[in-house]
Amino acid sequence: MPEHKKPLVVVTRKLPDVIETRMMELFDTRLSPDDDPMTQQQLIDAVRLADVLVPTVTDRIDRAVIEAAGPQLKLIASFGTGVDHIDNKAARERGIVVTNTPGVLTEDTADMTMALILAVARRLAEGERLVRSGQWKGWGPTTMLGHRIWGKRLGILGMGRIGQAVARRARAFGMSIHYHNRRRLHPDIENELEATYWESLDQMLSRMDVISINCPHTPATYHLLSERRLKLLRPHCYIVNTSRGEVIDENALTRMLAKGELAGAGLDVFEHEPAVNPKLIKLDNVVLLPHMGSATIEGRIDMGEKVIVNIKTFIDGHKPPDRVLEGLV
Ligand code: 8YV
Repeated sequence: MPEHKKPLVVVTRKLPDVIETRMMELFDTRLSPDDDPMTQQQLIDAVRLADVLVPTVTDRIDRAVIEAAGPQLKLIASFGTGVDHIDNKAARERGIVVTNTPGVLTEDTADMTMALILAVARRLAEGERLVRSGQWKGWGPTTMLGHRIWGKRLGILGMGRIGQAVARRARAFGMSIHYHNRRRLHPDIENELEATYWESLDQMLSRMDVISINCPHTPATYHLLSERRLKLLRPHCYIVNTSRGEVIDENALTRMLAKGELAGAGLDVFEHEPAVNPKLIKLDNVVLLPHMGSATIEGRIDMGEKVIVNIKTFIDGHKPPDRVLEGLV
């Protein structure tokens, strides 16, 4: 790209105003006029022209899109932490750098995880539906009983930044912390969180009261909670997922919830979102949210700032701070 020319940055979705304004000042920025997710053809058209693409989780940047890119496309600066929507290997083969926005949505996502644990165990959504339905007959000593979470065992699957932030919150609610992770945490962190490491996921699953999914979706974690593993859970167990739907076999989960083989689930993400298994929607013992774990205005602005820093450092000839490295996805 000639020195004097601003890079053409194509942004696939509407971002917070302050971020869009700053991007317009810094770059030759093409914004999303309607905020509709791009089709595969629109993505192909975009990468033919763009120097930098700024996609989100709703864009599937697969090999076909990457191979259609013009030689000028050098950076995919994704707006989000998860990168399972990008074929990173194909990008690397084409010499395209991929960046994400880690760290800035940790606390918001952990808050939402805790909210879902409470919502499912204490039947918040059911209670809310009851009041709104006009069918509430008044207080009763045995009505709307949920389960206490204080003193219960929380098994965290994926103990990265978000998993640890969930552990800190859950401890304050009196839960005991258990986790399974590719790598065991440093003993100082384990001590701080009073967390018990389970090398065997199967063994951990069979002993927990609540399971929280906080690992990324990678080929290794696809259907990590398979039907076989879901069956290891005890029938009073609740599952909460604020990571990616693909980590759980959603059909198997739905069948088990319907049969009462699991107590309930709090799901912010779905295997084929925005499509949601219609059988899940019919169940009362689930709380279903539209992938809003990190949806705070502060978080979105921080994410946008990270995207800008990644683009700016890259075009200034430096390594952008949030490069997605080989082996992480
Ligand atoms: C984001 C997320 O809102 O960052 C992630 O990985 O799952 C979400 O919280 C979304 O991905 C933005 O692209």
